[in-house]
Amino acid sequence: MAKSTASANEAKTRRWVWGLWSALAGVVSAAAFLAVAELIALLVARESSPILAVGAFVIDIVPQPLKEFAIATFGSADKIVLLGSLALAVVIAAAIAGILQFFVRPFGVIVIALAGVISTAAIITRTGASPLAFVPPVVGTLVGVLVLVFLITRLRRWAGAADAADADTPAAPAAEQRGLGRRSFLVATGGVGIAAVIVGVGARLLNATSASVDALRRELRIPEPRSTVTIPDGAELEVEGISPLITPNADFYRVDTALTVPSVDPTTWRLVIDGMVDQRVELSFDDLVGMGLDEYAVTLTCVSNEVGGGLVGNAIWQGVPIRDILRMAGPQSGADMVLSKSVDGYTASTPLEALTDDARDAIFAVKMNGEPLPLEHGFPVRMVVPGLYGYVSATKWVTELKVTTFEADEAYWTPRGYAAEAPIKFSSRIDTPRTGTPVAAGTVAIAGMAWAQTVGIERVEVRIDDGDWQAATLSTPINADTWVQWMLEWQAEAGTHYVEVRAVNKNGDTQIEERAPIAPDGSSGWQRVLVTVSA
Ligand SMILES: Nc1nc2c(c(=O)[nH]1)N[C@H]1C(S)=C(S)[C@@H](COP(=O)(O)O)O[C@H]1N2
Ligand SMILES: [Mo]
Repeated sequence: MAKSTASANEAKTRRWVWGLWSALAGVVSAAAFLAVAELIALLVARESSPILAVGAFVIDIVPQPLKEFAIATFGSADKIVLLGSLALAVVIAAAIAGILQFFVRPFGVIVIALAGVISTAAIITRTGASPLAFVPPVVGTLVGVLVLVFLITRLRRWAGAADAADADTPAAPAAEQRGLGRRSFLVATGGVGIAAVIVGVGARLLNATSASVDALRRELRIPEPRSTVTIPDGAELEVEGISPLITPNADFYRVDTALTVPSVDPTTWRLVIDGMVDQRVELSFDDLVGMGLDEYAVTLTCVSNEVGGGLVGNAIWQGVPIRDILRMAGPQSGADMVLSKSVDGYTASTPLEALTDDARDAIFAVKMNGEPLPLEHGFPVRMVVPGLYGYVSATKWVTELKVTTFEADEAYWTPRGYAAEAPIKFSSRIDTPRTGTPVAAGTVAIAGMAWAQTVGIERVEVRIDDGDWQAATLSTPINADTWVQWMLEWQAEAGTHYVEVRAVNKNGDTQIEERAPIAPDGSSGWQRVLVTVSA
């Protein structure tokens, strides 16, 4: 009798022990959930931090008297108290999830999934949530569930081995199994836990710095420009499916080598001009914009843009000519290149001549389509140089220009298979109709964009199947540095047809027909799409 009471007691303690371990597994799963959500938030939607979104949601729904009580009681620490209580609630719920998953599968998974649904709802219903705001909490939830299942499976294996070792089976192998089971659970839990803390804290800190730069950006006062761009009549064609003449910032393509968006504080930002110059120049943001801003419309293009691709966009920039600042420094003879440097370590090699030429509006830009540069487009200052691919000219988060030579210095992409000098190859693109989207027989507008920065587009020609090249109607260009829209009405007959486009620039050159890959200095070729016309 005495023996069975003892083992009943032992079994009870044992349940407690498994309960504690499973609670720990639950907490680690929640940590993994939050850490992954923070990391993804950093990459796709910075406002999507689950803890902060749920906190903000709680603030919104808490009744006014309770809010006043909290402020009266905790003063300015009220937010910290709120986040602390929220963290405590998360730890308790996570521990419960772990225990449930161990004793009554799959209720732990259900608890985590529920937390996922709540935080996703809190995030996507916040004003100003981006379309991708749901991604961080959803991916976080999936990871949290996977970690929970993974850890609890290990814990159960360990528990099973422990039970077997206690039973009257040959002791040695069962005890060994128990040891292995324990180790595998502890290593997995410890490993995931440590990784979650490092990733989560790191991502949160980065998220917080960019949030504070976001606030500085919103408060930044930039003087009005002295001149503005006039969009001529007829600059925009009315065709369904054509790209807008001015690309909205939110849709503007983005290419960066940095894993996360650099956070640059405009109040401490400095621009240095050095190298082969008579006099080193250093400017603050106020010095720069104090020189007077002008407005420029320029179409940027990436060397990685395939024929027909989307790595091209047009914006109205406000900035200061780079030549004015280079003149203050006085480039020395013998220099032929300017190596621009960014806070993220990125560098670009631009021919000195392209930056000093009076005929080319190379600028330090501070505004893009009427607002301070978005963080991801180089806030607070970037370069924009008409006619050169972005990688050799459009340095974002720029802080230094080193006047040098192509002989002496090399930019980021040069040892990576791209040319040191890269003027944009002029090109044309079909926006509509698209391969895979059938159109009805009858009158169909074929339309798209064409660009030949610094030179201008003279003509765009379209060929259907093996017919003659026909001249398309062009929109009125803003200037030679921006793309134009083109369109051609086509009496489409049922069946499948090839539609092909090519441009002629104002020098009379025809777009290169021969296909070239993007490396080393940009793609070439005529875009051809297969269009299905239904009867
Ligand atoms: N600091 C920095 N600047 C950069 C890059 C980069 O990776 N880092 N990419 C360049 C490339 S390849 C292009 S095409 C343009 C793209 O500018 P956008 O991202 O504003 O469209 O920025 C250029 N400036
Ligand atoms: Mo690029």
